[in-house]
Formats: sequence, structure tokens, C-alpha cells
Amino acid sequence: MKATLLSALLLLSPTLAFARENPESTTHRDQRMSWWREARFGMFVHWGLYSGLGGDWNGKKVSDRGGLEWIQQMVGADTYSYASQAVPKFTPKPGFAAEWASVAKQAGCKYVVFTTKHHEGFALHDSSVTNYDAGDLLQRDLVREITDALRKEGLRVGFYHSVIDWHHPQYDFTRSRQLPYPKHGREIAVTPRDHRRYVDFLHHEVDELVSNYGTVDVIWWDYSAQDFQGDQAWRAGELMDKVRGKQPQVIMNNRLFRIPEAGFSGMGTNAVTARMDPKYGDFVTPEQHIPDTGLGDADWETCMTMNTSWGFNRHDSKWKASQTLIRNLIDIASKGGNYLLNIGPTGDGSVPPESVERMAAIGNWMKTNGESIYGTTASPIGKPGFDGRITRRGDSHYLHVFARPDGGTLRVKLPGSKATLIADGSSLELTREGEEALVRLPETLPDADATVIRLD
Ligand code: H79
Repeated sequence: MKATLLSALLLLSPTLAFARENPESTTHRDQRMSWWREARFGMFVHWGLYSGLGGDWNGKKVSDRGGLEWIQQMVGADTYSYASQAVPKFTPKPGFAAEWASVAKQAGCKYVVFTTKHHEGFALHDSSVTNYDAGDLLQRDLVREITDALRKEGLRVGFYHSVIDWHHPQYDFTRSRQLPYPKHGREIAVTPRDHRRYVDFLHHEVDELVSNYGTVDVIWWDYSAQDFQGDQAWRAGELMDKVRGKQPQVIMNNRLFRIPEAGFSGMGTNAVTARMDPKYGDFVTPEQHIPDTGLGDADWETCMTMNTSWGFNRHDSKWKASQTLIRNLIDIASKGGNYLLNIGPTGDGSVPPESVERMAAIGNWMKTNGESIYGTTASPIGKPGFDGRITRRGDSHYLHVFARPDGGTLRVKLPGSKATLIADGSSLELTREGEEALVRLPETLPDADATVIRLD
């Protein structure tokens, strides 16, 4: 009897520990989220077998536009022909991770989120539950190499992990019409799959990632569909609770779900809303766009590419100007969000020079103006009456000026009696007209990308 009662209790206790049944207090959540809210700027890295292909299949260009981490889907390749072309081209050079860490650090990023596995299914760590991993194919643990290098630079570590899997033989792609699968619709004879076995595998692989690499600061799940999501698709609540059991401080996004309560209004990458119950995740994830007026009180992060592809595509030359990227970061900070800016290293792990150059330009701007971004909160007023943006730190406001207004005087409805040019610490003439502060700008703005003035 006693034994039965005891085992019944033991069986029950993990269920009772589930966060969903014991909601976290706001104070605890605020404490857990605080580094992330202050960070404002992170680097995303997409790197996997697709990186070696770099936009080519059978030696021919597939596309000069985005999404080449989807190349297996684009060419409709099964996992074996995909691997036979891609694996020989995935040749990580020694020390590649230190290069990434240095790029991120010098750009002013506070955290780096990298792909531990993308939709293709290839795992960058040394997994005991698959041979389709760096451990077996390269005799290396790339997740360890990357996490070690990031920590050496004092950067927080985030794992992107795709729950879609184009390799695992039991991943049942037939259960969703909305999630991608390379052979979907092309292959008629489908052998029955036991999706439960895939989900066991997924949980096991994630357990390795949260058990063997020290503190994981972020888990960036990708992604679910309206017709396949949450507990039904991934045993999502249980998966999140298991992760939290090992990593109590971890911050996770909402992409194990695709329902209105989890911050989604549809399937599109811009179908995001501020309505999110924290049990579905910690932050909302607009992809490739910046919400017009932010997302209310929700924590959010815009992820974005520098050209149009996440995974390396040698044919994609549609690079955004450094100025655009700097202004995006400012725009996002002014709306209370984070910017997760992507690089797509090549098959040997090298960061494309166009990305290095842009990250350096952002870093250069941040070195002078970082205090107007880190640890700031959203602007108290909507779009300002000048060409620029506003961020806030307590009673101080930062005016980010993109273009000098005609006449050279900035008008803004904010308190303050002192205006300082961040670039050199000089004071600017300030007069008040009731609720408005009038700030006299220099003849030419010292920074063409964004000149920052602190109003105290
Ligand atoms: O990992 C990156 C994308 O591969 C992944 N999320 C980011 C962070 C993602 N998966 N699905 N989607 C994004 C939404 C679908 C985007 C698409 Fe396309 C646009 C599918 C077809 C056009 C991007 C471009 C993927 C293929 C081409």
C-alpha cells in the first residue's frame, strides 16, 4: 500500500511542478526577463548543411532571393540526396566560433542565438539519438565550440531549435498541410509514421541541449502551424516544463504554438499580436518586420536578415544599408522591442564580409550612442514630430535625429531643461514653450545615421 501511495505521489509530482499549473509571479518573471529587456540587441546565426550549398544545387543557382536554409524544400530533395551533396561542403574551419563571437561583441550585441538544428534536421551537437549530427559526421561538437566561444566574450547564449524535421523517419509531415516538407505533395506513397516516436526523439535531443552545455539563456523555438501546434504536435507544455526544470532562468519564445492566446493572429510572419498568455512563452517574434507601434506590454523581438536570406546564399546581393540597420535598431528600441539581426556564415563558418562590415558599422555607432539603446524603454509619445525616434531612461529621453529639420530647431513635447549631444558631450541651446522643448541643432548633424541628444 505504502509503496503504491508513494509511487502514485512520485508520478504526480512532475505534473504538479508544471509551470502551467503554477503560474510564475510577475516579480519573478520581471527578474528573469531583466537582462533580455536591457540587452535590446542580439545576433542571430543560421548555419547548417544548407550553408555549404550556399544557394546552389547540382552546381546551379537555385535563387538569388531569400530563405536558402530551405533549399532542400526548394529543390524537393529527399534527405539522402540532400545530405550527399551538402555534407561534403559543410567544413567548419578551426576557430570559426571565435570569429562569430568577435563580430557580435564588436557590434554591441549582448546575446547570440544560433541554429542548433534547422528544418533540415541536422544537429550541430553530438547527439546520442541521431547519426545526423556533427558528432557523427564531423567528430566535432559544434554547439560546444560555439557556446564556449560566446561565453569567452561575455555573450549570452541562445539556442534556435526547429521542431520541424525533414530528416527523422517518424516525423509525420502528413499531419499538417501548413508546415513545409520537401516531398509533401510530390511523393504519393508515404509509409505510415509514428509521430509519437519523433516527439520522443525531439524531447530527448532538447534534453541533451539543456543538460550538457551549461546555462542556456534563450531557447528560440521554430515553428508551429494553426493545423499542427502545441501539445498535439510537440507535447509543448511538457517540453517547456522539462526545459525549465533544467534551466530555470531560460527565456523562450512562443513558437511551439500558433493560437490567438499565444500571440498569433494567423500563419504569416507578421501575424503577431500583443495578446500572449505567458504560459505559451516569454516573447513574441515578428519576423522580417517591425510592428508599426510596438506590441503594447508584450515582450517582443524582431528577427531580421541583412540581405534576404537567413542561410548563406552567395547569389543574394540585396544587402540593407548599414544606416537602415542602425535606424531599425533605434526604431525597435523606441517601441520597446529587441532586434535580433542575422548572419549566415558559409560552409566553413566564415562570416560574409558584407555582414562583418555592417555589424562593424552598427558597433561603431553603438560605441558612441549605446546609452540611448541599452536598458532604455519605449518612447512615451508616438512618432515624434521630427524625422527620428525617441527612447527613454527614467526621467531622461534620448532624441534620435535622422534628418535636420528646416530651420534647425527640434520641437518635442517632453519635460527637460538640459540638452546634451551624446557624440561629444556638448550642451545644446534649449528653450521651453509650455510643454514643448525647443532644441537648437548644430549646422550639420555629427552623425548622418542618427545623431543622439539626451534631454534631462
Ligand atoms: O529560420 C528562419 C526561417 O527559415 C524560419 N524562421 C526564420 C527565423 C521560417 N520558417 N518558416 N518561415 C520562416 C515562414 C515561411 C517563409 C517563407 Fe520562404 C517565405 C516560405 C516561402 C516564402 C523563406 C523564403 C523561406 C523560404 C523562402
